[in-house]
Amino acid sequence: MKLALYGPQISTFVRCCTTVAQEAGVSWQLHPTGTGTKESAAHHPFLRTPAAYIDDLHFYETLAITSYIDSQYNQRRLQPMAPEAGARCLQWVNIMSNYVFPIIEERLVLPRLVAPLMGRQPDEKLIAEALPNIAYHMQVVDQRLLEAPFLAGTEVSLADIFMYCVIESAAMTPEGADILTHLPALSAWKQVIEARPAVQATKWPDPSELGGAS
Ligand SMILES: N[C@@H](CCC(=O)N[C@@H](CS)C(=O)NCC(=O)O)C(=O)O
Repeated sequence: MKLALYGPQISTFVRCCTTVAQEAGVSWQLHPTGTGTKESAAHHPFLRTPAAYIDDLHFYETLAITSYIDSQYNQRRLQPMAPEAGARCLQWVNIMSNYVFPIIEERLVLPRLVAPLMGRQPDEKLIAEALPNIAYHMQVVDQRLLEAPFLAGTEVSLADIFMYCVIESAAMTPEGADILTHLPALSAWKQVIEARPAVQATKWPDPSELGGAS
């Protein structure tokens, strides 16, 4: 079984997909595709990435891609069956997708890490103004991890994979790394998730060797 993924080589949501594929033992091939391009429109009608082809099926939207892989090839190990844990998993996936990812991506990772790769100066004002709010978002996740070892409760779930991918991208910036040093529960959880072989296998290539990201 092979998974064909379309998206940028450095992409938080692509990494969610590749990590879940690794967890499930599904091999994958990434076809590097920019976002918002004609090529991405061929795979995703809203011009987002990633998109995936597996089992003669075509999916877009990261939760759909990852839940299919986990359900079909990983005995739903990353989707808790218990009603509360299942709901918590979806709650934290949505929090990552709708709140944590947009602010970290647009106001920290893109200006700090990606703009220089494109030959542009980082927008320091944009970053500085967003930092208190970014810290707040990360604190909310930290608070949850003071209540439970994983976002859905007692077991690792899709929510941890999604959240790890964005927290790791923040940690690659000096500002994100600094915020993390003040959040012990989030830092400890990050180390636990990072130790998983699937997470190790999907580390981003060094951004300086690439020159395109999202
Ligand atoms: N809801 C989408 C979000 C995907 C997403 O935002 N992807 C980013 C790249 S990591 C993107 O397409 N950005 C381009 C844009 O926002 O126009 C999903 O879960 O897959």
